[in-house]
Amino acid sequence: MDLVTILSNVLAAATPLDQITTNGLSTLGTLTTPLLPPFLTNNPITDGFPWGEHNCTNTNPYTSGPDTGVIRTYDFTISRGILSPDGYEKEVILVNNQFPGPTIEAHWGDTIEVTVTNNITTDPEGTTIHWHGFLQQETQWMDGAPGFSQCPIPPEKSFTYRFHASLFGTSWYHAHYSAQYTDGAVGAMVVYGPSQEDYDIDIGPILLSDWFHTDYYSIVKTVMSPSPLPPRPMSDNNLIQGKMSFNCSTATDKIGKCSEDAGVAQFHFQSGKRHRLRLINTGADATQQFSIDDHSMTVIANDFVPVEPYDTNVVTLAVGQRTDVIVEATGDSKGAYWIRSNATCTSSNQPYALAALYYDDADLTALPKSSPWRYQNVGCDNDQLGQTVPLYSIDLGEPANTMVLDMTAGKNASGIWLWYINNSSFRTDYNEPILLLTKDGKTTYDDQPDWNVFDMGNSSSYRFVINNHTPKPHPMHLHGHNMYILDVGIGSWNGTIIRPTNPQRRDVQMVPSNGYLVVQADADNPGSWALHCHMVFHGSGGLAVDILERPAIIKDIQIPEDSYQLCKDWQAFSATGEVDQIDSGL
Ligand SMILES: *[C@@H]1O[C@H](CO)[C@@H](O)[C@H](O)[C@H]1NC(C)=O
Ligand SMILES: *[C@@H]1O[C@H](CO)[C@@H](O)[C@H](O)[C@H]1NC(C)=O
Ligand SMILES: *[C@@H]1O[C@H](CO)[C@@H](O)[C@H](O)[C@H]1NC(C)=O
Ligand SMILES: *[C@@H]1O[C@H](CO)[C@@H](O)[C@H](O)[C@H]1NC(C)=O
Ligand SMILES: *[C@@H]1O[C@H](CO)[C@@H](O)[C@H](O)[C@H]1NC(C)=O
Ligand SMILES: *[C@@H]1O[C@H](CO)[C@@H](O)[C@H](O)[C@H]1NC(C)=O
Ligand SMILES: *[C@@H]1O[C@H](CO)[C@@H](O)[C@H](O)[C@H]1NC(C)=O
Ligand SMILES: *[C@@H]1O[C@H](CO)[C@@H](O)[C@H](O)[C@H]1NC(C)=O
Ligand SMILES: *[C@@H]1O[C@H](CO)[C@@H](O)[C@H](O)[C@H]1NC(C)=O
Ligand SMILES: [Cu+2]
Repeated sequence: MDLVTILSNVLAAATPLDQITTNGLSTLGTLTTPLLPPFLTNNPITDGFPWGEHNCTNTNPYTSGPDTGVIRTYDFTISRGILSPDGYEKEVILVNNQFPGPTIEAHWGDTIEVTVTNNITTDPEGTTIHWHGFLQQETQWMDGAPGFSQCPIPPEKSFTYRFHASLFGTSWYHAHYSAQYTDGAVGAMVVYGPSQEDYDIDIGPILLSDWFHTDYYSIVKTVMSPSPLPPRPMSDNNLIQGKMSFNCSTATDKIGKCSEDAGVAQFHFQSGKRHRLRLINTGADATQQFSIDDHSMTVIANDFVPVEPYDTNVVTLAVGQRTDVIVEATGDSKGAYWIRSNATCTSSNQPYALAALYYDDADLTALPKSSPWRYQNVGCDNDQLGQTVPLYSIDLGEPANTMVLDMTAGKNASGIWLWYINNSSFRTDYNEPILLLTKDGKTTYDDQPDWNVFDMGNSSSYRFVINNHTPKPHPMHLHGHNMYILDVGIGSWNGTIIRPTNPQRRDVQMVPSNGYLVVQADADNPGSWALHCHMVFHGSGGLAVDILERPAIIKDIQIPEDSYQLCKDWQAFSATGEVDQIDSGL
């Protein structure tokens, strides 16, 4: 299919869909999006660097980051709505009627406070928001994972999340209630901090996501129904900044209204300047391969971890991962180039996302004519661990505890395909967050095998050897930590550790199909932390465990009354019989 032909048709159309129709109240992906900075209009400190002398190499952010004392306040309302991000009308679930949701901005060391109100009142359902990659040290109940650290927020109720921005860089938030975020409840988070590389212009977050025209609940229902073969939900399109056009005659489902005039996201480069792009895979299932025609990129951070800069023409991001790059505008001042993101490692009706990049003097009414970098198939793997060297070096200690996790897939006795870790498929109980239960004295979870609780006891660190016996790669995400990534590969681990004096750290790492991933974490954060596959329908099918870290210390932490009140509210709501948990709950 010739995308450029479709897009030419869009341009020829007299009235492309307006931004409200495609993206609601979001201005992302338009040339009027404000650049970052100037930013933080509510910032009392308008010049200088509030993080002071702290930089990428002199501060261990896990133990000694700054505290500015500044609070960044946001109000989020989660509501149903109707949008046509790619021209195909869909029922969505949005934050503040924006897709993507509002960008949260803070400085390194600030406190972020977000009051989330659940306005999903028609076909009511719960919600929670997870602040991906934030450590939640000393605020373990603010992580947003239902059944782990909180009860869901019922319709018409609010919950205020308040947590420290102890790491800096680029991340995102998303609903963590079943696969709800697939319907649009996602947004970027930018924590300004020091940079090892200078740049002139912060283009800000660039959200990459596969896109389904069917609502999430219907997809989960299909995934969780008996079927002879493993279900493979097929995305309909691939989006950059929540935008892409669509060839309506290829729609697999003809129910919705469809227009071919949605258009693509637009970006602006200044000739000769260095631009920072904050790439985020906010999708459900697909790995993204991001590139810019005729431009190479310098990687400066993976997830929240600044790395020794390296150059590449393509960045691979599994679901949940972020990569910050610097791109020098070496093109012609009249130039226009395609930005591309290819969805891979999953099934997609239309995996090729495009956005238009215009230089200062480019003709904004014409589409780029540039050609892609030529790639066969870059595959699903993240960059070689030998290449990704954290700037702040940390020596890997010996683990206090090593555990083998066997990952498999299979049909249960009802004919439903589930994912298993050590023969156990995860399922949460929204009413019983394990953090609160542990705080209140529960000491064993042997009576709840579906909760997949891995009690780490008093271990000061732990290592997981994850053996993937499935023919699918899985982006594994650990809450509450940056994992040390020791080794990754095909087959089984032979004991090699890549750069033990300073292994790569990040919060999501891909385990290859029929391969292994070895990770380690310091048990410096007592809590109930999800370790799960971030492909959202694998999560639905139970590919998750609960890492219960330092339960003896959890007993002594003070959990605010709000968390208990939320559970009372949720219990009252669930007593009405309206909670229909058809999947693991994650
Ligand atoms: C849209 O898809 C149809 C069916 O595959 C195809 O015949 C048509 O050429 C496509 N339109 C464009 C503009 O590519
Ligand atoms: C960080 O600060 C230290 C002084 O504390 C300085 O020696 C070092 O060069 C700085 N590093 C960077 C990357 O700016
Ligand atoms: C709550 O949701 C309804 C749609 O169900 C919408 O009309 C209303 O504007 C939403 N309220 C807010 C504050 O966003
Ligand atoms: C993305 O897909 C296009 C085909 O549309 C291809 O030409 C290009 O090489 C691909 N890029 C990467 C990085 O795989
Ligand atoms: C998982 O199973 C393996 C055996 O395949 C065993 O070595 C390991 O200890 C088990 N892990 C846990 C956490 O029970
Ligand atoms: C199979 O899994 C589904 C989804 O978790 C569950 O509802 C069903 O009870 C399971 N079947 C059996 C026989 O355990
Ligand atoms: C999982 O179950 C299979 C078959 O019952 C058994 O062979 C295997 O040892 C079990 N694995 C673990 C890790 O318990
Ligand atoms: C963990 O440490 C606590 C003291 O903090 C002690 O009471 C408890 O017995 C220890 N647990 C284990 C399993 O060693
Ligand atoms: C272990 O595996 C690595 C690849 O991860 C390989 O380079 C190395 O040669 C292997 N070592 C041994 C002793 O087999
Ligand atoms: Cu997975």
